Amino acid sequence: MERTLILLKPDCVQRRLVSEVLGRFERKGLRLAALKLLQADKALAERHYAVHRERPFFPSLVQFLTSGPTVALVLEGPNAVVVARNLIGATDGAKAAPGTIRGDFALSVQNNLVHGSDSVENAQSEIALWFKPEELTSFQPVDAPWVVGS
Ligand code: DAT
Ligand code: MG
Repeated sequence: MERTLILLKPDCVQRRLVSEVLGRFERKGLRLAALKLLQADKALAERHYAVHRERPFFPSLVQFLTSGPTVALVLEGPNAVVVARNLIGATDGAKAAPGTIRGDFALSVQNNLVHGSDSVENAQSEIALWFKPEELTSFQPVDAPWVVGS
């Protein structure tokens, strides 16, 4: 089992696509482990995107992530990191494959609706950045044997 951090970024909330995007992860079979709506401040946004600190688009990216509410969630399941990234699609919405979240709903590189951790290691640090340990739940969905197999 793996956990991954997903952000439904401010454009997703503003465009009322939260249920659509969250539903795609749920229908895939990933389990919700944590969920909250919050307004990220500059410090949180800068830490979240710290790896891009030196990129020319960094100030705009931080401004974007702090421009409205974000839905932060933790999803759990087998290979959750890669599974979620595949559902999300390529970074540039204009190039993302149809059928992916960005391919179906985004046209922009920056305003691409959703963030998903890109490795198990980064997922762990990103989850710790956005959630307190006590905000994470552990439960076994009743249909787990049907979804995950045995
Ligand atoms: P991803 O979100 O697919 O993991 P990333 O980690 O390379 O992509 O970049 C983080 C975010 O930064 C991305 O969701 C949108 C923004 N971004 C990336 N490349 C960009 C660019 N060339 N111009 C503007 N924004 C960019
Ligand atoms: Mg990334």
